[in-house]
Amino acid sequence: MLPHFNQVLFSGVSGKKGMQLACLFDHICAVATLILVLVFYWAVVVLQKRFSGHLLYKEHKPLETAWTVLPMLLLIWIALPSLYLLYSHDETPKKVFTTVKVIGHQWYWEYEYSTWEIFKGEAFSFDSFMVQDPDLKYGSPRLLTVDKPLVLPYKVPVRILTTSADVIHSWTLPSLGVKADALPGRMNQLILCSLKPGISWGMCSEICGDAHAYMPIEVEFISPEDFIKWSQEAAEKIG
Ligand SMILES: [Cu+2]
Repeated sequence: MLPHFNQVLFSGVSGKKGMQLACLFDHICAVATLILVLVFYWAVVVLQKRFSGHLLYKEHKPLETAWTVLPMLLLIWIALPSLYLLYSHDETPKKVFTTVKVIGHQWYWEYEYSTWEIFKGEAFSFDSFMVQDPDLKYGSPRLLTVDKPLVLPYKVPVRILTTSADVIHSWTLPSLGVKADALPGRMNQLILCSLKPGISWGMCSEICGDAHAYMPIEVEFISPEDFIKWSQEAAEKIG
């Protein structure tokens, strides 16, 4: 799930949306490669027949129809799955396990556990700051580790509401295929569902000022049972 040096393709995905986006990327790459190969082949053929084959291009109705219709079909072939993902990723399930409000600040994230769909819990919130280099533990990724990660349950849908206290930020988790702008005075919603436990990393994806690069997102996914226990303990400790 952690990107590595010289990485070309996607880092590991841990959610359905992330998988779908990776598949769409592969699909579009395959179509683009097909077009590249065809155009290159055609260019070679045309250049080789520069002097002998030009009669072929004076008028050729079926060929002209083909090179109008074919690109259109290729575009539809790319657009349909893309539109499907665009709208299906916006859908909200009838029930979510919990809702967390994410508030962007210059330059850290605040997480507010305020409403509870499954159980009654006390509202509490905490700030999540990046760990500076001298305090970094061996093995923790630099510029991505935070002092208090957001804790969420896996295997169940979770609603994230994003907003901001100052300028526009953007809360992003690439491995789950989610990204939402955090706008002052407005609330954005996204649904995420991790299919495996573990840690996912992300970064603020909107240039938000001086320390824009130093407000990473670290999310720890634990089992729903552990999450209930954790949140009750956290509510007592913080709330
Ligand atoms: Cu930001």
